[in-house]
Amino acid sequence: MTPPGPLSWDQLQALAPPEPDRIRGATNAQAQLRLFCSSESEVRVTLYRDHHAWCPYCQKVWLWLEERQIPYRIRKVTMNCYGDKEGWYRQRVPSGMLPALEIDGRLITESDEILAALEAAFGPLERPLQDPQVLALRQLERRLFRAWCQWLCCTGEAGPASEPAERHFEKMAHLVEGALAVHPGPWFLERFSSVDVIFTPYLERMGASLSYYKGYGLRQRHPAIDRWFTALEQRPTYLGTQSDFHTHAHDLPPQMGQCLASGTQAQIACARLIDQGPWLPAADASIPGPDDQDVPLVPSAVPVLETRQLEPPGAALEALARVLKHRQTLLAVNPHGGAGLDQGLACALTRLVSGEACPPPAGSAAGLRYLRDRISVPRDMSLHGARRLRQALESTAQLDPAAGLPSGHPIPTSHRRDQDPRRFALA
Ligand SMILES: N[C@@H](CCC(=O)N[C@@H](CS)C(=O)NCC(=O)O)C(=O)O
Repeated sequence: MTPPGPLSWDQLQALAPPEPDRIRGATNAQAQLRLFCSSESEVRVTLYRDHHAWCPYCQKVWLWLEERQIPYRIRKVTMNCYGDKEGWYRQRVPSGMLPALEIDGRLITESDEILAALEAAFGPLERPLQDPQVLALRQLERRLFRAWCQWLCCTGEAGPASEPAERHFEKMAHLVEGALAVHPGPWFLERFSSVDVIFTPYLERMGASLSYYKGYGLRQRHPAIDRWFTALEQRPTYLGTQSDFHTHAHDLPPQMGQCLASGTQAQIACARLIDQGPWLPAADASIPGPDDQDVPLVPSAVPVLETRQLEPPGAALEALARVLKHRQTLLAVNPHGGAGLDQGLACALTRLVSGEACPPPAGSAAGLRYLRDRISVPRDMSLHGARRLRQALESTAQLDPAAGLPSGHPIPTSHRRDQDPRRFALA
């Protein structure tokens, strides 16, 4: 029997959900204006942040604004490693550094200064940034950050007593656990506060990068940090800003200079899972119903734990809508765009929404895998949408008779100009 062909573009379009309310709905990376319950005339703040929704210092300010529900505009700027910086931004901020924030016409750079200005204008998030307990926790965050950089990026010894870098990081992570143990709840203070916001970007990047480059499970090794992440994953504000292991693993090296893989068996297994999947429990033979959603993503022995959040309904359809929105640009920027890729993509999307295997045209696997490796979270879609899409692209690529051929376009490590946002922004 001949396998079924792909759904038509019209049929796929008919399945795609409408664009969600970016302005008043849940936190999301695509919004250019956030109003919550206010009107546009009340907006006093503009946040300048990166197109990729990747910059950790931007995430800190972004999350703070979302938590406090301050109405704001967003203007997106290109980070150097993805493409050329916009001239209008350089005129405003000659260094080109992100984030920047305009409040009542006053421009502020440096994320800590920005949070201080926001706090002065709108009041603290639970506790003032200058509170002695908050200050001590902010210092602890920087100590953990330095220990992580040392282990991830530098050879040799770290820490004041020249402890091996891993041991020094462990010590700092235990101090963080001690700080989390002070209060009975999951947070650093009695309730969610600016301290949690400040820890979020780098704990997220640490979890991803240490799993990929060191085979080290931050959440598995540090239960209080796991509990903190699990509570964070119940906040829609965080979920809108949350990235995933694949995005961080490949966006960190150009930012950090280098990330050193340890080469242990555990590390190689983690990196393979993050890069090659499976990203879903039992491949994607069918779209899971509520009963089979809580199967672990990967065998528990491998320290890849990106989330404990169960897949919310609609992840596959979210991915479908995002691909359809940018279909023409995605095909145009794909270096393998010629080889029946449009139909190959229709096959992958058919698999995404129906679970049906749909063999793509011969030679399209390279283009499908090129796209698979360039889904960026949360810029393009949620973590769960990305898992569904990566799995559908890969399962479809495997049905191409030429699937085994190397793609010839590995993800670059010294820059990410393969992710230049310009054409997507224009589209
Ligand atoms: N100390 C600054 C650091 C900001 C920073 O390092 N920003 C990076 C992005 S993560 C940046 O804008 N780099 C220039 C670029 O990538 O274009 C802050 O806290 O705001």
